[in-house]
Amino acid sequence: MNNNFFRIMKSKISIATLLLISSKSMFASDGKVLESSDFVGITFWLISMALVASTAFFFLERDRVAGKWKTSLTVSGLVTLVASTHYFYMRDVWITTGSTPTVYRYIDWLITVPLLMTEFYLILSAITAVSSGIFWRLLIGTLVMLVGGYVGEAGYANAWISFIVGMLGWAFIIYEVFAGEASKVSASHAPENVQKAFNTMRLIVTIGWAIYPIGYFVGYLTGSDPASSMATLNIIYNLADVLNKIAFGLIIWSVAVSESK
Ligand SMILES: *C/C=C(C)/C=C/C=C(C)/C=C/C1=C(C)CCCC1(C)C
Repeated sequence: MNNNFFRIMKSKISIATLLLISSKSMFASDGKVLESSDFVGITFWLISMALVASTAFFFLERDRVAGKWKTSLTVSGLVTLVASTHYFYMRDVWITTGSTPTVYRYIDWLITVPLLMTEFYLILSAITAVSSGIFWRLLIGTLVMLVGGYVGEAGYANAWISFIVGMLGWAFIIYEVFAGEASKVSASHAPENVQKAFNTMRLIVTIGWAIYPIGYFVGYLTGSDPASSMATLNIIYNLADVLNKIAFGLIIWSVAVSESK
């Protein structure tokens, strides 16, 4: 059998798996269905579909790029795959209980945010030798940010103090990509296209990511009515994920394609 056959089979199997995951999750458990007036539930649904489509796209596009860029696209596809599965589950939790699926969201973030951080490391290692310190610092910043946020949202610690700890973790990440070693490697070694992608990615980490602490603030620190602030919180987090998971992956895809020519 030739390689082409295996390549085609491989893509077919990935797509089939995705379809299976999505069809299995079509029906809400417990017989409850998505009401057409449930705006939050509808955003969960829409975004889960966008994530499934993005996953298929990133995995298939892997064939088009040069070897050293393939891992970056695999990681983009893993981010949207992991997130889509969480979105199916979160949608069900929202529809059947009307409560905020905080735990699942944080499990999702705990997997996808380190993967997104790895992308900075990967695009730099595709062009030059880079120290693993970049990877570790970004990972530590991520963990401080997420653990801070989780203990606050889950009510294990004071909401304000947790918020501040989370903000410090995020600030540490921003420092690394704007003024730390990662930014220096990009400025001194990366070709123009890669630098442009790096710069857009760090803008997303600054502006796109700012949406989450704003959501936390609205949800927990303004003292507004819990039920309506939870609806707002979920809509804000859902929209943020489109930018920070799908658009982020597309930027990497576009530089990978242009650098592969
Ligand atoms: C795909 C999911 C992503 C990119 C999630 C990112 C989440 C954050 C940037 C969360 C940030 C937070 C702070 C900066 C302060 C504390 C509260 C958090 C955890 C919401």
